[in-house]
Amino acid sequence: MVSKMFRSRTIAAGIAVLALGLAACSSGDSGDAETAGGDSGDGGAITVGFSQVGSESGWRAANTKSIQDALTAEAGFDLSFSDAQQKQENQIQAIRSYIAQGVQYIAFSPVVESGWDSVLEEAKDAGIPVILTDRAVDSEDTSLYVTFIGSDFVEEGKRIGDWVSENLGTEPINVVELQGTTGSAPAIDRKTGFEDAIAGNDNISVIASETGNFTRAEGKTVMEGFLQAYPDIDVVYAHNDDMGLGAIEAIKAAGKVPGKDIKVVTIDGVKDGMTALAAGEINYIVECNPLLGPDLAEIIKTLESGGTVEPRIVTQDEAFDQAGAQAVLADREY
Ligand code: GZL
Repeated sequence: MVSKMFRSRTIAAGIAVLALGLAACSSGDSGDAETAGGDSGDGGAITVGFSQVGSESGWRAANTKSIQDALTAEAGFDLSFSDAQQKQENQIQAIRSYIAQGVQYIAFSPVVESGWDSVLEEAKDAGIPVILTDRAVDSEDTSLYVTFIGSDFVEEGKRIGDWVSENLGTEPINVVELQGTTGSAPAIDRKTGFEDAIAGNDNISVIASETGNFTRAEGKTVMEGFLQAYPDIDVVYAHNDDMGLGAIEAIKAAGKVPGKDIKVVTIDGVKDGMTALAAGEINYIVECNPLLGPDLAEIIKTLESGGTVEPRIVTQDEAFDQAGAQAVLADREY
């Protein structure tokens, strides 16, 4: 399903990739980089070091599972996996440890956009190709990584803004925004896309915008503050389902009905979010597909076989209203 998600199938096709010799490997998700117990590639398995943002949301859990399920020993990989607990210094430390291990490939989802040039230069100097998954970096030097595979976050924010403008912005409305992790590509771009979409609609006022760091708990806390400060909130725009679900808890605790008294629009499309949408507590969700594992595996095998990949691979996202969620909920993979 994920491969059909790509608007531009830019991974070089038609390269026969022999199943590589297997090396026992495991992938944990400790705070420190783990050696997966494999070899350095001389046993045939492709050694890969992956630094994950953390475990902050349902989306992240699905993304981690997709990567670990795809880069298995049976598929010819020796995966070292680390969870950075949303701290850039942990990701930089993990990447340096992968360089020291001499892995053949490094992949990571950068928790924030900036501050990567130095460690990416070190990977480049070590001759280790780097693949960005899910989130981008703002490095000027695009030779520091082979490709960035992930959604178009500006487009996601625009789709939310267009829906709010068309469906709710026919009268004056007050919007509060729960931003993702400060400095992260999805937070920056989803805010930009939303602002661009609503710019021409004078009915829409964004009366407050704060980060909830992509977590349910922080989304709830920030929404509690908004509800105390602003008695006339009409819409909450949350940059991910988890913060939206936290906001719903706060809305209910304030004696209001989510999806009715205060409309809720979010991005991700994880199971809990789609369940709330089907029940009418969320009004609209733009999906952000986390199932990047199979395509990461394909990218690495293409490169390992001497093939090339495009520098930007965009995953295609769907959008759902309540009826749409009810129709697909039972079959959702995440
Ligand atoms: C988006 C991803 C974001 C999700 C959040 O690709 O980076 O991080 O929208 C997750 O749920 O925490």
